Amino acid sequence: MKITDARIIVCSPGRNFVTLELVTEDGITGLGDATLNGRELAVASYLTEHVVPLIIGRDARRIEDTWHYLYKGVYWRRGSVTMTSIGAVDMALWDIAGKSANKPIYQLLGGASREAVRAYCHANGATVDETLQSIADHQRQGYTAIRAQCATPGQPDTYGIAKGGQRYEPAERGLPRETLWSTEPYLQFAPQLFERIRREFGPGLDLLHDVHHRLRPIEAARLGRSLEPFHLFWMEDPVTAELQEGFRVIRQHTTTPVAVGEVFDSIFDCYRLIQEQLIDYLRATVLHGGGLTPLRKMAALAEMYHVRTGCHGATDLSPVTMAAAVHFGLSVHNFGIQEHMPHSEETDRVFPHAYSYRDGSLYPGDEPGLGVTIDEALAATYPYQRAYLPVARLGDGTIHSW
Ligand code: CS2
Ligand code: MG
Repeated sequence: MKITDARIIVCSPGRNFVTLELVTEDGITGLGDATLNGRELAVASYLTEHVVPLIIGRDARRIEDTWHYLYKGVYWRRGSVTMTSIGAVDMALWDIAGKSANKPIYQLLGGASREAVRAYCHANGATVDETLQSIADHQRQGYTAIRAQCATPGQPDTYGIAKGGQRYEPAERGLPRETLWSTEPYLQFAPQLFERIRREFGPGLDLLHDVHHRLRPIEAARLGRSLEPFHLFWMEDPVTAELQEGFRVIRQHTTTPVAVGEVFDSIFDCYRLIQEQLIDYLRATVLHGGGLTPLRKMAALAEMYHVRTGCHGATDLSPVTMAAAVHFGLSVHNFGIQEHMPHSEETDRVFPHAYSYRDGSLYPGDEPGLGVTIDEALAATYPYQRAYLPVARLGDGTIHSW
């Protein structure tokens, strides 16, 4: 089953997405998400200039071989642009495999290990009261696991806070916005926030929190310890993900569970963290982790060490990646939870999909393959618009991790 055509579709229905469409000689199409937030056109060009010429004429059924061909064949291995491109091809090939077998992809991955893919949502607010309100609203929508973020008093640009009642969407059109970050007020405020949340909502609700790579190891250890009375489901990205030794410092001081991985692009980012039992949840996602093929291997290693999955699921991953994550989460034994940040209506109209949300969980639907299509005519009405994630500075002007 030869690949005869490959197209890259760049569109911006509310935010930018890059999509790879592969076509086989018998007319089956497969979709892969290729979106790398803030660097979209680099991946589009990598695919167009360097990957498409390599995959035309290849057998679409050789998923494992194609993955290694693109990974080992590049010589300059890894890096987010390369791995996002390989992830897009891998996703599209699995989509084709599902369609040609007339089965949803989870049926090719060993079948369902559970009835549903439990999801967590985002509750955020400019004040504690707003955050409490947002948690209550999401509970009414059926969520039993909720990520809570709140602006630190005096820091309106704190990560994760939506502006003026809009949905939270970190990338903004135009050049990057500069935000202010101050660690000490945050470290004092976070336990107060979770103390209020537990008081209002009791012990039953699963609570998550994203630190977004902002702390030094000993600061993260202090945060984890100060949050222990509120028994979080996880503390996410407490230190920068590349500082693996930092996780050892955190572990020496606190039992608050740790999640990391949304910026990981291979098993080499996480095997030590897993084998040394320094993390509890692996948040690598299908796209930026290089596709379903390597993500299943990461999950298999994690399973041996009782580390569970928790795929990144922000809106900068298109519905194609979200579908892949739902199929993956339904099938993999050591699934933990799936992030669910619903896409805008514009995005959902451009990418009609079979997966759905109901009562705190996601379901893949019965369509063969990933179960996502792209309305190309509609996509063409939303041309690419340059957008960047913000950057952060400390009060004295020093650049900090955003
Ligand atoms: C975040 C993301 O969803 C998350 O946990 O960390 O919102 C992240 O900021 C964006 O995906 C960056 O592109
Ligand atoms: Mg995160």
